[in-house]
Amino acid sequence: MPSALITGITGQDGLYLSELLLAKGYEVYGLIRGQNNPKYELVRELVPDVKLLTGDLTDFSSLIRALEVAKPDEVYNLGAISFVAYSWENALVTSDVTGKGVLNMIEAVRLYAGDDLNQVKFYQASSSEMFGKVQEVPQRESTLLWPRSPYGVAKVFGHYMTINYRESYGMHASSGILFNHESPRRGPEFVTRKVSQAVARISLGLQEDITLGNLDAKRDWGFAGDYVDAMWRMLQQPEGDDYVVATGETHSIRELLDIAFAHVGIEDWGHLVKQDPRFMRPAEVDLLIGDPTKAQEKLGWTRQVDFPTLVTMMVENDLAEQRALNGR
Ligand code: NAP
Ligand code: F7E
Repeated sequence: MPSALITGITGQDGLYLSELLLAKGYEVYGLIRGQNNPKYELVRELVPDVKLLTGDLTDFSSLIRALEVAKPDEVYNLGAISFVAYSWENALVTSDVTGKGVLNMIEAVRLYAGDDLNQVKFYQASSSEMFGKVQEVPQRESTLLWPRSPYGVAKVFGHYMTINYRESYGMHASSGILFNHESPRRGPEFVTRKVSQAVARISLGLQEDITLGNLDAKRDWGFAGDYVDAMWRMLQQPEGDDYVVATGETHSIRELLDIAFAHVGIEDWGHLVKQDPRFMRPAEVDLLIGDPTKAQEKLGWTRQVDFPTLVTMMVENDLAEQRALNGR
């Protein structure tokens, strides 16, 4: 039975990836931080077969200990401070976790693996946020990186460290440059879930309106369940490499609002959406669109869920959740 260690087990991707690996017969270990993590029960409930180990990406010795217990064939480094807006106000801790945390994890793997470095395959969760002020449209593996946020800068560090360990030590280390991916498990601070929750609540009479930032920003949004499959495929290749994972389509926040409101029968949403500079960013990433050709050709990966299906899936989930919470 192959074994995998996942950091970021309590996050959106950690949960989908554990389900995928458990279904494939893996023994799955998840790293969970903090002395009383509020998401502990959620993980226990959704993926009870995952074995939880305590540890933190900023605590090197905890990573070594986790590797010694899990004895993994594959390590998926998904742990990060992942909210871009937060990273401006918390740039140092973002650099420590999202940037230096990658070095801690990959160095721990190198020391743990000893002479047989290829016995442990490593996946790094890199991000389209690294493209920032895009130098090419669509963005591909070779596109020049120009990050626009402390989060993006930290991810660039982790990306190049992963490449460096592959080139320096011959490790099977892969960097997945994933574009935005969403789901009903997305944190409510991210714009898709903020919209799906608000639209559900407005249609049920529980909320009057929603306040957002830049409605003209564009993202290449896919479904998280599809994207964790690409992570697994990367680690089944004979060698580590870098791959863009994206849909190849881009949509604005306005289009997101169109689809979400239309699903609850509201065609004209102008009076329901307010804007506040609080939700604007010091430097915006205006247009993200990825070219997933390499992932399609080398990994045989394709996305299954399109944008309208994704948005309606999220609104449906929030309608059910809000009805249950509010007895409607
Ligand atoms: P998420 O839901 O925000 O989950 C982040 C995870 O990181 C949580 O489990 C969190 O644990 C953990 N974490 C935070 N600080 C940590 C620390 N110091 N030590 C160990 N773990 C820590 O993120 P996601 O959407 O699942 O994304 C997974 C990864 O992919 C992240 O690295 C993210 O940056 C990257 N990524 C995401 C997207 C996307 O669109 N979703 C796109 C590209 C790349 P707690 O619950 O304890 O906070
Ligand atoms: O913002 C705009 C905002 O916070 C998307 C993370 O998973 O994907 C994610 O980062 C866009 C931005 O995601 C609001 O300005 C407008 O242009 O949902 P988001 P993100 O910043 O793209 C990348 C690939 C990652 O790697 C990250 O970890 O939406 N926007 N109004 C807003 N965004 C938020 N959050 N809230 C608003 O009110």
